[in-house]
Amino acid sequence: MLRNIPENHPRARSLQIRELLVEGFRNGVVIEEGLIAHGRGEAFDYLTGEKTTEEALKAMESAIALMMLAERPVISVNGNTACLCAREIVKLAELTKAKVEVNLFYRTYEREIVIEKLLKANGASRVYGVGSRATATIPELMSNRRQVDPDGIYSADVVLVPLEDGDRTETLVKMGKKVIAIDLNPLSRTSQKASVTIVDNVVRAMPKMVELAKQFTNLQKDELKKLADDFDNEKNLEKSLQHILQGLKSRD
Ligand code: PTJ
Repeated sequence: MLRNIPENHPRARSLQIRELLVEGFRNGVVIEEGLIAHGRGEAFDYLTGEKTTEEALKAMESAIALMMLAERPVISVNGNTACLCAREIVKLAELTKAKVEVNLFYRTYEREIVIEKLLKANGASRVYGVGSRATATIPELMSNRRQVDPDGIYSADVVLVPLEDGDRTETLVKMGKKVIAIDLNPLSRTSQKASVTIVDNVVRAMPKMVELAKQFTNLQKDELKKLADDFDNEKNLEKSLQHILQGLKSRD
């Protein structure tokens, strides 16, 4: 049961998101550690001004172009993302012809099933990576995330990984895949290792990416290629960091 947050509370949106996550935890979608991870994200969101920056938008454009150009794009879904953006995950998958795969750090079969149900309730026709379907192993990776679907993440050429831990991003890149991360912390290993990092809150980034995917369906292949190629992740991350620093300085 979601607690009632007064609409005129100065931090209403942030409190509503917390309530969603707490409910997701009670329903078995989110793990305890997911609540802690969200707290870290909130701190960076606060420092970024709780708005989508120009840099994040540029990264999203490149990311959507990459997904649309990909032959086997996959959206990797964990507990927090499923809880906060199930509908947008499914919509984005439809628009970019991506597969949706459940891939959990704190993996249990029960959570995989609950998340699969949530995605299906939001319109997903097929969910990859659940239970015995995750028969492939990502080499060199020690976490539970290493078990993946051979027809999903394992054979993907582009993988979108919202709220990720750094070692898998690094390994997927080593496997020759393009990795798109959504992470509010521009300094995290995930952010640093991904091919494209969107420094934004998933609750803002995912709906915006759906919007962009709708717009980009009219673009030609060479226009998409230009958007995908004209992007430098290192420079973009540096600008995201500068954005935080400038925001802090301007409070002097
Ligand atoms: O559902 P599971 O079992 O796969 O577990 C998911 C978590 C998130 C618990 C797991 O992947 C984890 O421990 O992640 P980390 O290593 O804590 O990293 C989470 C990253 O996501 C941090 O860099 C946070 O700043 C960032 N983050 C947290 N909330 C958001 C976010 N980034 C974007 N939007 C958010 N809402």
